[in-house]
Formats: sequence, C-alpha cells, structure tokens
Amino acid sequence: MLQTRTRRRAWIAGIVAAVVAFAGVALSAQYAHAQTTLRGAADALGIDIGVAVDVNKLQNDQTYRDIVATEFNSVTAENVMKMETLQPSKGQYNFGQADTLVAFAQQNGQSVYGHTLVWHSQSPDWVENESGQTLRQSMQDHITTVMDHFEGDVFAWDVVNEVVSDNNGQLRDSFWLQGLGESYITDAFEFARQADPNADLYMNDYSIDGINAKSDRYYELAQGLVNQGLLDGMGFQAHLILGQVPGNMEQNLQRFADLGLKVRITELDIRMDLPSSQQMFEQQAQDFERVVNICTNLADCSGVTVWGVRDSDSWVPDVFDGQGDPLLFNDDGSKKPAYDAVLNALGGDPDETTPPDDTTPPDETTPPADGDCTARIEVVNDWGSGWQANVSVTAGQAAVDGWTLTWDWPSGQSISSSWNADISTSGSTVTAGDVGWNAGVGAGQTREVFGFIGSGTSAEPSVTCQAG
Ligand code: G2I
Repeated sequence: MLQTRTRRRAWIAGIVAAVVAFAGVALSAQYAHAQTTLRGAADALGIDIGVAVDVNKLQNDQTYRDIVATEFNSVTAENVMKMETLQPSKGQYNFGQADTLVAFAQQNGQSVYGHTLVWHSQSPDWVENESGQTLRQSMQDHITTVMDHFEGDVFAWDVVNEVVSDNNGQLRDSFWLQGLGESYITDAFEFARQADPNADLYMNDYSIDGINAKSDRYYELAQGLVNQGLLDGMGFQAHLILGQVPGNMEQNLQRFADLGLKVRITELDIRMDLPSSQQMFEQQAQDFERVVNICTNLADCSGVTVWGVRDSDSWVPDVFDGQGDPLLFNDDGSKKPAYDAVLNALGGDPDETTPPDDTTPPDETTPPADGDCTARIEVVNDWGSGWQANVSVTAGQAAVDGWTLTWDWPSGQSISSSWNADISTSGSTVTAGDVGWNAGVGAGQTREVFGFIGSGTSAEPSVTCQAG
C-alpha cells in the first residue's frame, strides 16, 4: 500500500523532470520545490487538499474565489449537489449551480468530490413522503440521473451520508430506513455502481473519527459492502472540537484502510468557544496539523477537505451557539496559524519564494546572494522500505567555508544512517553540519556534500542553508 503513494510521487517527479528537460531550462532547486500553497504541497504528495464551496460566494466574492482557486486542488459542493437542490420536484432536475462549480473546478485544474446522493437532511419534501417501491425507484432515478450527469467530472461520491445514528451505533431512523428497511444502503450502492462504474463510492459521517460504537457500526457495514465489491472509500467528516482530536484516529482510519478502502477526511473543521484567542488559534494549528499528518501517514488516504474557506463562511456558529472560528482563514481572507500548520503537514514551506507569474524561472546557475548558500535534498533511490538521498549545497557569489543545513520532515520520516555529515534531530527537525573536509564550496558552485538513508515515505523537504 505504501508503494501506491511512492509510485504516484515517483511518477509526478518523472513528469516534473520531463517538463524541465523539455523546456530546456533547469529550474533552480528552490523553484522546482517551491510549495508555498496548500495545493502545491498536496500535489507534490499526490493527495487532495479540498474545500467545501458555496457557489453563491464563488460567483460574487473575489477574495473567496481567489482562495479557492489558489489554495485547493479539490472541491466539494457545500450544498448544491444535495437532493433538495438537484431535484426539487419529482423528476425535475436543476443542475445549474452544481454545473457552475464543476466548470470552475475544471478551469482551475481541481477535482470534484460529490456530496451527497442519499441523505436524510436537505432532501425535498416530496421524497420524504414516499415509501416502498415508489421511494426505492425515486432513489434509483436520483442516483442514476445525477451520476450520469456528472460522469467523468465527479471522481467520487458520498453515496450514503450519515446513515448511522449517535445512539449506540444503531442505524439512523430516517425516512429512508422507515420507507425501505436496512437494504436501502446496499441498494443505493448497487444503483451507484451501475450508474458510474468508474466513480469511487463512499460512506460518510461525523463522530466516527475515533474508535467508538458509531465507527464500529460503519466498520461492519463497510465489511459487508466491500465483500460485495460495492464500496471504495470511507469518509470521516472530522467536525472536531478544539483540543479533542481523537487519540485513536489514525488507528481507526487504518482499520478501514486495511479493508482495502481509501480513506478521506471529508469535512474538516475544528471549532472553539468564542471569543477566540491567539492561544486557542495555536492549539487549533496543532490539531489541524495532527489530523493532516494522520492522512499523510496513511498510504490510502486520498485527501483532506476542509469544510469552508474563512471562519465567517462556516456553518458552525449557526448550529453551535457561542462557537466558531473553525477554519484556516480569518474573516478577511488572511491566513491563520492553522493554515501554516496544514501547509507544514503537507511538506510545504510558507517562506519559500514563489516564482513571479509570467516570467521564466531563473536557471540553476543563478547563485544565491553574496555569502549565502542554498541546499537541496534529492531522493536518488527508493526501494519501498527505505530510500537514499543525496544532499548538495550551492554557494552564493562568495565561497562557502562551512555550512549548517536544517529541514523539517513533512510526515514522520527519519534518518537511519548517514555519511559525511554531523546530524542531530529534534522532533521532526533535522540539523546537518559539515565534517571539515567537505566544508568548502566554491563561489557559485554546487557540491554534493553528504548522503543518507531515510525511512518512512521518501521526501524532499525544502532545506535552509546557513553558511559559515
Ligand atoms: O452540518 C454540517 C455538515 C455535516 N455533514 C454533511 C454536510 O452536508 C453538512 O453541511 C452543512 C452545510 O455546511 C450548511 O451550509 O449542511 C447544512 C444543512 O444541513 C447547511 O446548512 C444549510 C442551512 O441549514 C440552510 O438554512 C441554508 O438554506 O444551508 C442552506 C443553504 O445555504
């Protein structure tokens, strides 16, 4: 399973190399690895960083639109792919707003995650009043028509949403259950599989992020559906409370992954009591980082979607009195500490320089500033259980005599052995110094200075180089 991620990343690296070669321009290490946005970092990891989108705001709010386009490589409709919007009257479909979102996503190179086909909430009245064969037929018609419409544009669907109650893992007593009995869940997946055999089919719910009676029930349902070849993924909404990321969340996601499923964090937000404080924002940053790390640590995690853009866009204050501020951006669109934490967990670096638009990136011979240096980690071999990287230092306009490199591992990597450097580690931060004979790098030159064997998923984090 680890290999899937590794293979995908190797493939991406191959494409980058090919593009660089084709363009005849050697991108500087700095720019080739510039991952200053969430989507840049997530692309490099081969996972999705998604956001729930309000289509009205997408059309009317420039700040909102820019953040969605720049920071995310996947989108989910916050509301407009729900049944009450898509089929407000029986047999009459209204795809307008959903199509707007899909078109936006395509213009911006984003994937679209479908939410949701069968749900007890935000369903039109007409369907809530049906039962038996009529209701079953309506369920099939809805699934088939919607999935046909979006076939090829929506890569995955929450086929059923929130079908387990909060009461000891019993099925939710919805109009679907009352009208059709327990078999409606399997039926929904069969209809969905028939409608679009290429889409990934998910179940999705809240309060199943840790191991508990509710997630146990999903585990059972998942086993049954997997045995019938009907389920591809499990969505964990992760509507969390500050400081309360479940301790066994990774273990929980892992057990679903072990069934052969993809796992995905589908609606992440972390709410707090208002008024919020800087300290609470720092705690929130840690919580977000933990959740994203849980995903990046799992080879089968397809991505993380946050449930809204700015705090002022969140559903939370409408539902939880006196609580809010659960997202990555402030009301004015500026980035919160949680944003930096997510970027860090994805292996990005807020301090890297992004190449300006419309200009050719400088070539590799452009040296760093006088007396300064840059450095680069390059993975040269990856055999699954371990990998080898070589590290090079480039001097600026003055020669370098001595260097200290520091970097942060994006997702729990470590060094199992190294050569030609003094290495020390503190948490996820590594510091590497020269060993005397390899201290010197000529002005404007690049020198391969040391190497190491890494464990965990191979990574090429950005490196800070201190000369002298
Ligand atoms: O409740 C949070 C999420 C839980 N999981 C399923 C998600 O689909 C759900 O999303 C929320 C949306 O974020 C809200 O925006 O679902 C709510 C409905 O259950 C959405 O709220 C509704 C309001 O209740 C309506 O008053 C409003 O007209 O959004 C509607 C459209 O803006």
